[in-house]
Amino acid sequence: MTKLIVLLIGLIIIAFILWWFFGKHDVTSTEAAVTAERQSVDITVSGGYSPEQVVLKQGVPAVLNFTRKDASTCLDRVVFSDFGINQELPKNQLEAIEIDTSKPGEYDWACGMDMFHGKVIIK
Ligand SMILES: [Cu+2]
Repeated sequence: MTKLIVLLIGLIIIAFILWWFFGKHDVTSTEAAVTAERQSVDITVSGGYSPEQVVLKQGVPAVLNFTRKDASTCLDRVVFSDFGINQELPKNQLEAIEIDTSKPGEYDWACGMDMFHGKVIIK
């Protein structure tokens, strides 16, 4: 009796394996809902950058909104060398800078003289 049960279980397992590898499977597939998703971070420029580190989600269009409150000309430009961005920051005026989030990594930004620094982390 035990042998018969073992044999039966063996046959069921073999049938399952055959079905698993050769049978037709219905795959439930759901398409991702694509919305006009965006991400943005406000950065205040005053004696440095606040925040000085920004984490962005990969693949979602991103905008960094810089507002310079500092009168010093040191911070009147912001440079993202990895993205080829060198943007003027007029005082008390919001400057939106679009960031390419297609590649994950860490990207530094700096003032025009490379004295103050910030970092974008895309992951
Ligand atoms: Cu500077």
